[in-house]
Amino acid sequence: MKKDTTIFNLINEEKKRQTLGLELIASENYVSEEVMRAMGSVLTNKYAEGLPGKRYYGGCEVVDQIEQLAIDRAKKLFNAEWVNVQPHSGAQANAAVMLAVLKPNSRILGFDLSHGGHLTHGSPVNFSGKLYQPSFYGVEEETGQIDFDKVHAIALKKQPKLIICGASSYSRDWDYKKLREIADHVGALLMADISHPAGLISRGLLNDPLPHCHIVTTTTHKTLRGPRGGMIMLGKDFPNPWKEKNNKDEVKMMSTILDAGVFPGTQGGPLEHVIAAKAVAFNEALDESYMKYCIQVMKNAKVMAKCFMDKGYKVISGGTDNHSMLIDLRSKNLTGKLAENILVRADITANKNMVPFDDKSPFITSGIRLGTAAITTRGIKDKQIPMIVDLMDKVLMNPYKEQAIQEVKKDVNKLMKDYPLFG
Ligand code: DSN
Repeated sequence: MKKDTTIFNLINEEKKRQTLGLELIASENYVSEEVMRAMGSVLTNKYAEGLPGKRYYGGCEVVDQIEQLAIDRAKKLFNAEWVNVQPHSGAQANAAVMLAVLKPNSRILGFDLSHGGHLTHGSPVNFSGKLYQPSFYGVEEETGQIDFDKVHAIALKKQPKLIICGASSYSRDWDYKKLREIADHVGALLMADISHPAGLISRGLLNDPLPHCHIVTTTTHKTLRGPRGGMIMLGKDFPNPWKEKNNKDEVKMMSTILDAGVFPGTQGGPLEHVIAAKAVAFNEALDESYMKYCIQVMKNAKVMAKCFMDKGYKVISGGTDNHSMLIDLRSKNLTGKLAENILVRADITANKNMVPFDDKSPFITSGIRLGTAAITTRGIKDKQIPMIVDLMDKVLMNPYKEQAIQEVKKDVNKLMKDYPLFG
């Protein structure tokens, strides 16, 4: 058969784009060559429905060992009691949890999508808003931060069965202890979706949800720097609020229903090639070099937020605790859509994003979301950040001047050549 040059030429084009560009999408990162090698391996040929040691197919002796290693490494990394590494994505992990612990039409309480939440936390266009009855909490207009007393009041009024915390675009840390008190007060389960800051949490740089939340889900490809995928974790032997009395083996009971929520509940065969890549990434994250990386990610983000504020941009909540920030562009007379377009023309990738209390649609938006996970992987340090913000500001302040945009593009390409994608 003829080689598929069309696809491989396109892959090379994408590699060039990633190599030469400045990647500031807060949910993206660059994986190592070993993570990619595991993903592109013969493991993609194997069916392995079930769990290690309990499969519905023969020939799983090797993938059993691989999946068990992924589980053990994830448990060590997050200090978790139990992990399922099979969810194909964060959305799949959340779907599996909800199928496992809720009945159709159950009430759920999540962080409002338009304030920084995620589709799978109850949005009406998503399964979570169609199959369950969602209500939402948001941020305060003044501070751009969540007021947990208000969350408590909403929970008391709405009486949800599941409270979801975690976000796609929230630059502040979460008070999981307080959220657990709220969940206990209303008899709800508490789930944290830590997809964005998972890597920073794993190294103890942000509050840890595992000692407080009944269930924790995450993606593996954002700050965690693994392959695209998801997982579900349990941290402690919590009593289930829906049961009369504490069952001694709560983790076993909960893990059994969560395993079933993944398979056969919402997925078929696990992607063992991706699970192997997750195992490789977890091993990398257990290394001291990853701790240094996480510290640098946060330092870079703090400096970036400050540089933007020094130039008169409004950063929601006045800064960041993690890897990301959300900039309200209204004071600069720009929309998120225009900002995204002109930055992309200068080989700077970021995404338009609604800001809290936005007066524009999700297709236009008033904001832009930025993150430092990917550029930090490339080796960029805080001392280069002011120059990067200068480049972005030059584009944003000259939205209709092609020459300025092309000058920045040249500078970006030159800069990124000093930070090779691999090694
Ligand atoms: N799409 C992801 C993000 O960009 O945050 C969340 O699913």
